Amino acid sequence: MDGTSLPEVRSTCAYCGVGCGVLLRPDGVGGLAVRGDPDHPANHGRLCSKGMALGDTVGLDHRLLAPRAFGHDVNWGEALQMVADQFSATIKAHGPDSIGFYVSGQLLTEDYYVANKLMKGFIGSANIDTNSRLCMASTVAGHKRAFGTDTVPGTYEDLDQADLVVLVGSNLAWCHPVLYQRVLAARQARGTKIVVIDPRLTASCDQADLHLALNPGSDVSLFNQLLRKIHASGHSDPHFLERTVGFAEAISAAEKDDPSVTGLTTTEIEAFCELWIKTKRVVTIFSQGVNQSSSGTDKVNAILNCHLATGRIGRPGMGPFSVTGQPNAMGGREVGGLANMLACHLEIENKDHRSAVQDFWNAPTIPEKQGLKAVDLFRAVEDGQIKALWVIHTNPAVTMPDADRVKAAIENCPFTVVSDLTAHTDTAQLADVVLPATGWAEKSGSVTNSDRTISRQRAVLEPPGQARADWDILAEIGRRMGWEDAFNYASPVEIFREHAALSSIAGSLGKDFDISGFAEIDDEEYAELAPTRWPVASGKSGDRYFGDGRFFYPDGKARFVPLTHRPPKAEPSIHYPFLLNTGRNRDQWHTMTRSGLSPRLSAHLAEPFVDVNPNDAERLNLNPANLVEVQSSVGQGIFRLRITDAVAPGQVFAPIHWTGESAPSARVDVLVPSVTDPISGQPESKATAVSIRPMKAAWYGFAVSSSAAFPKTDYWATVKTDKGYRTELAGYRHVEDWESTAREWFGLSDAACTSVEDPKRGSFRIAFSDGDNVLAAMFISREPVTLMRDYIATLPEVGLNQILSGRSASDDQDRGPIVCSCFGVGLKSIIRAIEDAQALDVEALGNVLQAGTNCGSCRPELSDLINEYSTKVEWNSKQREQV
Ligand SMILES: Nc1nc2c(c(=O)[nH]1)N[C@H]1C(S)=C(S)[C@@H](COP(=O)(O)OP(=O)(O)OC[C@H]3O[C@@H](n4cnc5c(=O)[nH]c(N)nc54)[C@H](O)[C@@H]3O)O[C@H]1N2
Ligand SMILES: Nc1nc2c(c(=O)[nH]1)N[C@H]1C(S)=C(S)[C@@H](COP(=O)(O)OP(=O)(O)OC[C@H]3O[C@@H](n4cnc5c(=O)[nH]c(N)nc54)[C@H](O)[C@@H]3O)O[C@H]1N2
Ligand code: SF4
Ligand SMILES: [Mo]
Repeated sequence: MDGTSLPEVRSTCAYCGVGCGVLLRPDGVGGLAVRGDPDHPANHGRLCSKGMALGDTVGLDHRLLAPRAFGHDVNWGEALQMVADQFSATIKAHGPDSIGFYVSGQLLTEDYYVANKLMKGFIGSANIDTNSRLCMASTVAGHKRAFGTDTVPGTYEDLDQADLVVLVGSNLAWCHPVLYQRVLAARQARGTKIVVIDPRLTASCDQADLHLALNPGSDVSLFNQLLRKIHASGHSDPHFLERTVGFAEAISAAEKDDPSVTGLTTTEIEAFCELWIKTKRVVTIFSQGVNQSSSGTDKVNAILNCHLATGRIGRPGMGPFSVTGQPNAMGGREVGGLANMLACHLEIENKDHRSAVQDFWNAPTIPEKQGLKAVDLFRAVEDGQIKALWVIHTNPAVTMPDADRVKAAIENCPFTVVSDLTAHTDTAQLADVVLPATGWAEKSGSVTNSDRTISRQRAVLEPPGQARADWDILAEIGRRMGWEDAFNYASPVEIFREHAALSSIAGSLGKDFDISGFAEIDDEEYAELAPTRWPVASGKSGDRYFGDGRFFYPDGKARFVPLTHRPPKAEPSIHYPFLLNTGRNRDQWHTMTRSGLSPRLSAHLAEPFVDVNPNDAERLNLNPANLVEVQSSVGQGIFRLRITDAVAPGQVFAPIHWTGESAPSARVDVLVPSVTDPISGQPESKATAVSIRPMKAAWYGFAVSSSAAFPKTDYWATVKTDKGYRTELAGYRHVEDWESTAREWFGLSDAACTSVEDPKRGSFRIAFSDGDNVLAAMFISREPVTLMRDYIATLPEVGLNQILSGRSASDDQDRGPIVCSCFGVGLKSIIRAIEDAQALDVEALGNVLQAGTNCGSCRPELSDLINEYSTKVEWNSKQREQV
């Protein structure tokens, strides 16, 4: 088939809450060409490195093609009946609260709506929570405290119109790259200033006018200082204050707060406050450095307090802006996916709201109290209160705090169902029943992004095997449990219409979320629906909220919250002297089930690492490229050491992406205890007390292989490459027989092999081949293996001798770790171009190497490299080792 003849279809990126529009062109044989949609208001045609690589992730190798129950393939009828019967029997024996659903901000709105309706209206429990508890819960709670409802006041246009953008606990350059590009475009056009508030130096600091590396968890105190100064300098807005309650109390609490807990100098605090106060058009963007904290809700309100005090909210270029992480984190809040909410921003504990929803659904029941929030939900699984669990579109055995404990709880649950694309996730492997769901490019529905814009996601590929859409699976379980009429949906548009109709009731009960304008949308209009920001109702437009001073408390006024600094729960001690911060890499998405399928994405930061400050590394006698053991009160892990002053002394940082499938000893949430914010229930994922020491490895290894390797050793980490896999290894104990060990790890019992051993130096090299093809090659040494791994990883077909020598013909061929994933430009090539003075700015690097000229996500790293290397004539040999 001539693939280019297929039309392009408008859809939405699968990844982050920016919600970029994409144009998808299937090639007719399962592949997909992807480009940015020039007409989408979120991205105007731009995509980041992850969006650009979406086409790499639609392969079917890893997919689950049929339902599985207790280790066997079964047909849908059997699987669904088994699940429905088991749920019904459990409810009968133990009541509705013995069932738990754990769902995801990556579900489409229609999927999410059905899950919530099934649980709250029909099973009759509120024990449905979502991974948004780990993500947006503090923002939801903070918004509700201040505004009376969970409303994001602003729009993306505010970023274009701001004169100051403050990033609080947000690494926007890596996590919302297209929004970051928008901020940089505003900087170019109108000189927008950028302030970053983050204990860590991140890619988002690249163009910042000010970086405040505050002590972890001290944001409340910093914003209390700002509030105090707003008041003291006469910059509060008296007219707007009339629309609020509690200003005096908030000021008096702020005045008592001690700014020294931030660890910032008075000059730094003054500079920030002065800039903020004198710049009217200020947007304060906040994300997980705020939410994922035991004082997360207070942090949110500390920011909101300052915007309320100045009336800088809901007006062009001004406002607090919580950026959502997952593609439908916002949609999940709309349908009431959290255990403490009802649909359409209605309240579970409000009798009128409950009966309105129950009537609308014609539901037999509705819970009167909040359900269990994620951490408590899994505790209830652990202690046997929850006896049947359904996990949909999320991987809690990796991403919940105290992950080993959660893993054990799921494993011991009497009945667990997981709906996923693949049976290979850490969570799916624990399930009794695994249901094959359709994935991003195969499913149809809608999502809402960070600025309340609803966009369509459209199916462009056929579902593989027997995979079915999540809404469809959920609805059929509802029908099989006896609620035929309530779950009698034939397609997503029917669910969308119902949700829209329910929102008109919410609108009439005084709630913000109202899309009743869509209640009568016909199939064709839904098919064609263009991105639309809510509210969508007669007399309402999808514009900003609160500029008019009307809030959602019964008296119409906003609330200040008086706040006092509370430090993170973890206190560094002699046993655990460091504070572990966790977060994201530029090119990986969460547990890598999708981004990990793309070789170009996996080439950026290919191994789990822990960043340690040079002073601490020296004190602990740690050398670059060592493996280190990191231990907390609940678990331990092994990570590659990176020595960098991006983290302050006493703090360390590790990414969240590695799993039992990719690096079992580097699952970071195994280390993080389940400390939560008392109001939102959101876990403190960014402040864990840990100790660090070198791993006393007897040997280190590096391997390339054409198929996936699962070495049974103490440390291994693997990623996909163009040609297969590359794997880092290490072990505590000496291996007697390397050849048979390697055969077992790579599953190559019969392949021909060549090996070279140097017992004196403790080095061993082995390659397996099948005729001319190298199937696997492994390099073992007593010290961390230093060879051109990035070069070797690209060339499994290289001559055997070359592999065994561990060298290529010319050093120039080793491009080093990938920085620009669009064009595969590596660190070493970039450094070479800078040192040869061919390229001394980002534009010039683009001309010479193409680096940074497509999606632009790597531009902050390019400019850092130029700063670092343009002044150095000679390489510091230690640094050369480290790259
Ligand atoms: N590449 C990529 N992008 C993603 C994702 C991904 O997996 N990969 N995931 C998406 C999702 S679901 C989410 S929620 C977002 C998250 O987006 P972000 O919140 O921007 O990302 P994180 O890396 O989790 O954390 C942000 C920053 O908080 C800082 N921080 C830690 N403690 C504190 C503190 O006490 N105060 C302050 N002010 N800062 C602190 C960390 O150093 C870190 O740089 O990203 C989304 N986008
Ligand atoms: N320490 C620490 N822990 C954290 C965080 C942190 O910053 N630090 N961040 C937290 C945050 S903000 C988040 S959002 C979570 C994310 O954590 P998770 O949600 O657990 O991670 P994902 O890898 O996104 O899991 C999504 C799963 O859904 C599957 N899937 C993909 N498409 C579909 C589909 O269409 N249908 C179904 N049924 N399944 C599908 C994927 O294969 C994958 O297994 O992690 C949290 N955990
Ligand atoms: S910023 Fe990147 S990951 Fe996020 S929606 Fe846009 S293209 Fe996708
Ligand atoms: Mo998230």
